Amino acid sequence: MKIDSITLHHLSMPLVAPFETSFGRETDRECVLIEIKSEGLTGYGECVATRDPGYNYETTGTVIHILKDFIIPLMLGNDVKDAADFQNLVSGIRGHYLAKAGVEMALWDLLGKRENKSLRQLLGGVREKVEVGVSVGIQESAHSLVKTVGDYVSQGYARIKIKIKPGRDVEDASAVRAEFPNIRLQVDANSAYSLDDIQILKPLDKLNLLLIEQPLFEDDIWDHHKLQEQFETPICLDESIVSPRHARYAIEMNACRVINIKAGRLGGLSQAVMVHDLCQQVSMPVWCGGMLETGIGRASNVALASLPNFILPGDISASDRYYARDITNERFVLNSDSTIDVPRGAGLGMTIDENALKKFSLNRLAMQK
Ligand code: OSB
Ligand code: MG
Repeated sequence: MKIDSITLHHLSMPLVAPFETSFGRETDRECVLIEIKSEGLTGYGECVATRDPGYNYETTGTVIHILKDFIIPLMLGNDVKDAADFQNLVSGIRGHYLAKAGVEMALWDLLGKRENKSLRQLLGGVREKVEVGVSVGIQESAHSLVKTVGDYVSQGYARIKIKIKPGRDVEDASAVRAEFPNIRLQVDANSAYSLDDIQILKPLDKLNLLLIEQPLFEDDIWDHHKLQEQFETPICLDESIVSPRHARYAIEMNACRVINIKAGRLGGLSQAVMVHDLCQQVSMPVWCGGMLETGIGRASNVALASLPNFILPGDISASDRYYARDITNERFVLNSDSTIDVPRGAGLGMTIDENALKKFSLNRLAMQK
């Protein structure tokens, strides 16, 4: 596909409610939308970097820098055949996976539009709807958390994830478990603990959780191995798995029993599929994580989650859980069986609401040869 022009849209979108994790609180979601024009077609991709380097070292600022100064100049005017060709092209740029993944998503959208195939078809997805849950941020108190969870349960979410941090862990999780004895429940610490905290975390092992997500430092796969040895509950890695190689390390070290797959963190959908396949070979279940995506990134997540080894429900909630107004004309809705339908249109299967895009735009950068 000949790359004619690339436009970066730096967006800030108000969330319906603030989202708080162990690393901070977001009230507006910044992201970078990538628009690529090729041979009369337009493809869109979403970079899931945030304003602050809390989840990951990348930010919307670093993403724009790396795209503008390094990635886009390699692409303009050139023929980029597919995702593998793109990964090869940017192999000299170390790291910056969130930046690369946004571009790869736009290429998949273009590829699908050119071949009139949905992303699900291109990736080899096997389901027409995917099981989903909701990720609930840290609330004012355990009491208000139970109320917020109750609201999501009545909306139909059959799997709940709660965010935890030191001082807001066992009590919060126990309160939710006491109120909902049978719900599928999991916790996510976003790297807030160290091995010294094992005794603090130990009571979580008695709460019948689906998994404990990323309790320890992101660069510490080995310590997760030591932690997993002492826990019955599966440990799930998110931040630690930044490439298919890291997935292999975690598998070989018995550092976890589940992996959260995010195409952004891994540098693209092609890498996400590799991690999926690797886990499938060793019968390790995976699920699709989320980064509060707009309709563009959400469409990509839903298609990815239709692959066969996405056995656990994804952090892919309905659009109204995040945004009163989205940048896509299509919105994702929750079905009564806690699933979301996989888009059927070509590529991502989404169209842009140009007025919304303008409304949420902080900045725009158009580049062509
Ligand atoms: O760790 O999974 C995470 C959101 C932003 C950054 C990191 C994470 C999250 C979530 C939200 O948990 C998942 C969603 O998009 O609903
Ligand atoms: Mg996580």
